[in-house]
Amino acid sequence: MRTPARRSRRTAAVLAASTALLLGLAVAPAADAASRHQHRAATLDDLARQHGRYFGAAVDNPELSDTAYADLLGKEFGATTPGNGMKWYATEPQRGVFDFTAGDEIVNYAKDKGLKVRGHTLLWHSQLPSWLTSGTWTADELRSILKNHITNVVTHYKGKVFAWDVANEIMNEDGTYRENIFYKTIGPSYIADALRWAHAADPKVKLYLNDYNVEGTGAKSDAYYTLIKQLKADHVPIDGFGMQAHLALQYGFPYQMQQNIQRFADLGVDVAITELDIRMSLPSDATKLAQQADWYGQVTSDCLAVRRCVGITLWGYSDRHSWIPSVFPGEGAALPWDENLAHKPAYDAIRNALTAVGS
Ligand code: G2I
Repeated sequence: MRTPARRSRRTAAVLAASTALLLGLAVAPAADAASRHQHRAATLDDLARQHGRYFGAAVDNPELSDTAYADLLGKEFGATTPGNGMKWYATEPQRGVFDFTAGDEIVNYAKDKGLKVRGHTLLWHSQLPSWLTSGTWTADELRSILKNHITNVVTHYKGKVFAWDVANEIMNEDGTYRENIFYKTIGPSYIADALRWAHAADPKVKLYLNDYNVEGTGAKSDAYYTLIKQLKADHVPIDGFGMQAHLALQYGFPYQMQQNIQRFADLGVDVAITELDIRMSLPSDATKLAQQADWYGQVTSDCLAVRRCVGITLWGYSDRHSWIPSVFPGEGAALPWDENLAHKPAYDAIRNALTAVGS
């Protein structure tokens, strides 16, 4: 499909090239670049790059053998996050025995396609190996296990991932600390220590805290605001706050999302939208898809409105592969591409937000 805008860009490039020829100007490289650009429409990542941001999509290892899916992901996006491959159960299945097979597979795919990689995640209460959850540990033992895990995983992926979700989902909805194994055994100091150990292993990688239900203002995002402010005051290496953004039409759009992103940026950290999807109760219909599109556009605009909102990652990009139907029966249709990899209204809404004048 050639839109009028693309046609006029093409005409302009042809005119520029022929004018240059007539004038005998040595502008061949620019003309070449312009004509190369004519061969495909700008992708979401191309458009995001014009704002100095990235547009990514997570991928889980089994999805790589869906060639059509993996190829489109590689073309449309500029970043990826392994859906499971770098989690503790995968990387340290036995104590002190590391297995980077799944994570490396994603890193190699990303390298082949020219995508950068967000590391996810060094510590989480979920998907821990059973040797860890079934053991009884003193605070010192668990601290040493955590340090060893972080040091090994971050060292292995040094230079291969540009950011790490160091600690994932460490707060409750009411803003108290989640009583995960680390909190219960070590106390809240595990968070600053995890960041310090990650920094020691790779001083260049960007270190994030990451959670859901923190996109808008409220008790949970307030808790992160207070924590990150304190970590900064204590000179703990923290570079970013990840807002997962697993949204659902029935719960309403996050309250004051742009202001919320801004207040974290004002603390001196980057913000990333790390796991965006917007689910609905099934079946989908035109009204729900229009509302979903509106929300995708709004999240994109809210990120673009804040200089330090560095990028957006979708949690998968198509309804063909999504975690939602198995976790929320009767819900789904959460991504901007449908099961046949065709664009939904949400895709156009994201494009529109990325190309809006003044965005
Ligand atoms: O739950 C959605 C995301 C919430 N934020 C953190 C993310 O890490 C999380 O990702 C999801 C993965 O997309 C799922 O693929 O985390 C789930 C686990 O909580 C992942 O699901 C699990 C299945 O429940 C397991 O049955 C399966 O063995 O993936 C495993 C590996 O394929």
